Amino acid sequence: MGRLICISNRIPLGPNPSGGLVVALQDVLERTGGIWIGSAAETVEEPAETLTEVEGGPFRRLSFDLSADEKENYYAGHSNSMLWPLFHDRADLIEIRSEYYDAYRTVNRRIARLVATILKPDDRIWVHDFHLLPLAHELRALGAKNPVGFFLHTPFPTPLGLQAMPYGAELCHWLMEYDLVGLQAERDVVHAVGGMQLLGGAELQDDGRMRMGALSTRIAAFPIGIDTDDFARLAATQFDLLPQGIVKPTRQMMIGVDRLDYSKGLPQRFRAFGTFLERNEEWHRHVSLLQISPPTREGVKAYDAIRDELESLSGRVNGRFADITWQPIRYIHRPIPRDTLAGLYRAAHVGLVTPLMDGMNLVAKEFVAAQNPDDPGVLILSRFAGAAEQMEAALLVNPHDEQGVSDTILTALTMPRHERQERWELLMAGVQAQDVHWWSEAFLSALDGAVEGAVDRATQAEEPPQEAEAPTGAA
Ligand code: GDG
Repeated sequence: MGRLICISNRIPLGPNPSGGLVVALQDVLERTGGIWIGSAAETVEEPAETLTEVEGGPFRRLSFDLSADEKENYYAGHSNSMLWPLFHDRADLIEIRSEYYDAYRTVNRRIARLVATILKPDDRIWVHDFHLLPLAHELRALGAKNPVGFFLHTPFPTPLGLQAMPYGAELCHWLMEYDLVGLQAERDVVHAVGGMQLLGGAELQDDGRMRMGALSTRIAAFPIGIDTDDFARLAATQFDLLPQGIVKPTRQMMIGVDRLDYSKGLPQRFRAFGTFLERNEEWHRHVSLLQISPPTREGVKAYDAIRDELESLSGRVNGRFADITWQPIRYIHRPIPRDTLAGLYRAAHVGLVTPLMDGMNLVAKEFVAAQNPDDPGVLILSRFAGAAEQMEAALLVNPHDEQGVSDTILTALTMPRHERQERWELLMAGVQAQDVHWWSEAFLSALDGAVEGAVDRATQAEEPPQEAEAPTGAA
């Protein structure tokens, strides 16, 4: 079997929040002598036309350079200020700028050139996430015929949402150049198929593949999982090591763990908890919310705004309800070590996972994996997380309905042990069956299958796709 080449914006380095992905792919990377390619940690003045070896680590890693301008326009700009909000149903936040688009295309073109220099004919390529949507298109333009799969970690926008992008049709075309497009949830598949039909003029064939002219691809859902057994073991060990005072016999703890991102529904969550306290005075001093929200994408305007909003909201709820022995919300705006996090999930009675839109949401799965089977906590989960499709035994909520969330908090806090156990067993069975190992194997075997079902790339090379025009002017 040929090598697996993974390409993502960032190379996984050391301990990091997306550790599950590395664990899942480590085996196959080691087995095939595979390589992970991602951007270098530091920007440079003049990006090199070569990849650089990154020392250490269990598998081979190579980095590509970015200039400071590219970091600004390709990463902070096009990826985080344009695609991220668009894909999270926040078209009101998107910034459309031609310099963002130009940098995005330039960087993707360069990455393709660099990858082409090391590519062997039997390599399989797995491209990750929205930073690299055009990569297969660029690789094909250079003549690469290798199997190329793409996995989108975010939701896929609705066909209508996609029209907020000046080059939605072009995006559909980029996707057609992959052999397999993996999405998180079935809802995303419906959106992608609809968008590609409406904007890209693609057709859905009887065999389930999409076709656009000579191009053909398969689009399917591969809900990402976690390293469940490992996380469960970690939580059981770490629970005993938590500092004294975290678990109080007379107080229940609710936990939220989310990067400080506007997609995670944090202000709505704080307001819903405020509503709960307002309506349920008997719970004062008997429940607290521990919210861990490490900073992310600092310097992007919308992120600075959410930080200010959250600080003021937590202050308001605490100011109104706290007393000298009780603080309703403990809001921590820095990362917590993964081990401690696992123990904290287990100590919590309720996991509050209420994003307004989320590709999957691994926190929901970590919370379940971390529970004590004899006395498990309750998961409150937003319907707008991709995870909701698999986790129907959670208490599913609409995060926009603050009174509804407040009622559900009461249901969770008062749920009898037998119901908690029944729900947890169902949830844990799913989180265990579809863990991160299942996910990577399912994707890679579907990639092999998709390549067999695809038309010969040699015939496609004779019909080069039309480039759509770059957007002009700023919105
Ligand atoms: C994207 C998609 C999709 C959080 N705070 C700390 C910390 N974390 C860890 C969590 C979890 C991870 O970060 C967050 O994963 P999520 O899935 O919840 O969300 P995103 O970061 O938005 O990830 C998402 C995911 O990609 C995978 O495809 O599920 O929908 O948006 O593992 O535990 N980890 C540590 N300290 C923290 O303070 N150590």
